[in-house]
Amino acid sequence: NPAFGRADLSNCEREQIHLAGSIQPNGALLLLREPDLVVVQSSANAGSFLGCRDGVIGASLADLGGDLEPLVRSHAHERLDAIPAAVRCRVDGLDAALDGTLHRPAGGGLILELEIAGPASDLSGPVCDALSRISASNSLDALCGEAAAIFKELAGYDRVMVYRFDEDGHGEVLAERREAHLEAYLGNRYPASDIPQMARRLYMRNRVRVLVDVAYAPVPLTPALSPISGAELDMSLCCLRSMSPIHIQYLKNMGVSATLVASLLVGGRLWGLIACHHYSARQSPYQTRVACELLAEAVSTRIAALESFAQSYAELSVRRLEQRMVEAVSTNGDWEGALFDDTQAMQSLKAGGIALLRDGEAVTAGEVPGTQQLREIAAWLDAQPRAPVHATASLPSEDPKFAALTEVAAGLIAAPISAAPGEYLIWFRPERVRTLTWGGNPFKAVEIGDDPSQLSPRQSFAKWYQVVEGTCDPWSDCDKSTARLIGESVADVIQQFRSVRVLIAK
Ligand code: BLA
Repeated sequence: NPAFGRADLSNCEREQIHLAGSIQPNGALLLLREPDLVVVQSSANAGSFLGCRDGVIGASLADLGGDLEPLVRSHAHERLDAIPAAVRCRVDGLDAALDGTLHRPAGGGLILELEIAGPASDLSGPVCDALSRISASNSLDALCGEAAAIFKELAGYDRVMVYRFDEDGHGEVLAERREAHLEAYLGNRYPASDIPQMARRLYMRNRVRVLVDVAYAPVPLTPALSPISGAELDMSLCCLRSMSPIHIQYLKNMGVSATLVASLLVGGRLWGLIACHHYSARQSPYQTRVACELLAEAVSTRIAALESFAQSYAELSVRRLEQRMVEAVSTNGDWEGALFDDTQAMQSLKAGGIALLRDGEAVTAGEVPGTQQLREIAAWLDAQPRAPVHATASLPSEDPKFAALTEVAAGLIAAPISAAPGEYLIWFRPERVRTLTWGGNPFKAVEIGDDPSQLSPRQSFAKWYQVVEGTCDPWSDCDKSTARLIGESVADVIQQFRSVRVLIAK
């Protein structure tokens, strides 16, 4: 894997961004040996930053004076490997109060990062207000809008975007608050390659990152390797970590000077980001970052709740449908009628048509392909790997022979209803030609100059429109689980119906 800062655009997916070996200059980093709390590695600016003429390497924390040493020692019994501790402290060499964060990196020792403390401000009022706005949001749109507004008020950046990742890792700006003179990015999409997998994994652990000034000169660590581990210092959780030069170039190309980005984690995966841009240098003090982390957590929790409400509602309607089918089995036997009678089964999946394929016959409702075509679709489904449901938003791209069907069946979701081949319940959605707005040409994430050193991340962020044909609206996770549940209900009902008939026959 390429070392930090050594990646080019052909291998930047694998850049070791946590081994940055340098920090941003708005603070100082100390690596402390335990248990004596002697500084064994530091950022090169640490001596001047802390007012120690002779440098800090070899000094013990107690030598720095103030209340630093006892404060750090009071946290030394904590794990600190995932959640850093905050130490607001003073040292003798410096007049200002310091905000310190303390954590244990993978290779051993304690990392202490020190910044000049932000102005003393009580954020509890705005944070409480924000929390109640978040929990009062009853739709994803409303929630994302609130989140953007809250971050704009609290962190004060020129632009705040709520950015969601789709299944393929591409991102879309769902909500935005910006200064009036800025161009809108709302609705823009950005390709997955703009944020490498390694970075995404890091952002699940380190939930808030700040870049103070794209024009900064990185301050190296000295010595370069941690004397404790003999290896490069793991800076995954460092708040001062230098950012990847490729990403810095990207932001410069975009005209952005400073950023604060918070992770949104839902159900254990990186659902999206709250990305704040500023068009001049901007520092966010520790207190603001902590508030942003807490609020991002609250937004994530609310997203999870809204998603599970949708899920429970869908489950409830499936249960009702099942009840009606079961009743029909015991009265007139026409459970298929119950399935197709009311439009629930179709509406719950926002489908244009639905087909039940069984015993070589097709019962349908709404707009569906013709009988022969349904047979071909069933044969194609039989050839797919067996799964609880099979969903595609683009049937023609799965097999070109279905290209003629896009008007009624650009996409489908199919649930097997028995172990026999050809037996499915299938929902169809018609084609919806969509124009996707990308924030720059997604097929040109990398621009190549005359020689490899002229590789650059995307230079143009001008809106780039892509017309997507032959697809339907994408199926959501909720759609898929609803289809699976209805499929299972139908399978059960078929079983019951069989046993009722056997009873009558006896
Ligand atoms: C990181 N790229 C990022 C981050 C974002 C983006 C949000 C996370 C930054 C952070 O958390 O602080 C992309 N930023 C965007 C997008 C918008 C935005 C899409 O504001 C839309 C408005 N970048 C490239 C290419 C590569 C690349 C081609 O464009 C190389 C494969 C790399 N992006 C890259 C790297 C990081 C990154 C290495 C990690 C930066 C770091 O944390 O050090």
